[in-house]
Amino acid sequence: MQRTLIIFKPDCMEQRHVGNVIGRFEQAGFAIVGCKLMRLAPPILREHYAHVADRPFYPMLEAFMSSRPVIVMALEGEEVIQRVRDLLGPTDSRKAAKGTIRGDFGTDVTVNVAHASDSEANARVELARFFQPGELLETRN
Ligand code: IDP
Ligand code: MG
Repeated sequence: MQRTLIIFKPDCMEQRHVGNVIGRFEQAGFAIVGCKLMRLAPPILREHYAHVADRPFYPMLEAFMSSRPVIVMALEGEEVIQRVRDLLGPTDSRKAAKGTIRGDFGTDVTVNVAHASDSEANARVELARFFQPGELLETRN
């Protein structure tokens, strides 16, 4: 059993696709084990996006991600990390197949509906970044 960190990005919030995206996660059998609404400030974004913080597009990404409150969620399930990445599709929404979350609801490479952890190591770090220990369910039910 794995856990992964999801962020419903500002475009998903503004366009009211949260229910659709959660529906896909629920259909896949994943359980919500943590959830909260947060406005992400530049310091936590610089940490979360450290792997792209020196890229030319970073200021635009930071402005986008801090533009309105987002929902951060912890999901649990078998192979949930890779399976959620597969449900999302590739980073660039324009290259994502129809039927994927980014292909159906995304706009471009920056404005792409949701974040999801990409490995077990990153999932652990990202869950700890956004959730205090007491904010996550210890068991699924
Ligand atoms: P991921 O979200 O699919 O894991 P990452 O490579 O980790 O993609 O990039 C983090 C986020 O940075 C992306 O989700 C997207 O919002 C933004 N981003 C990535 N590459 C580009 C780019 O080339 N131009 C603009 N924004 C980008
Ligand atoms: Mg990533």
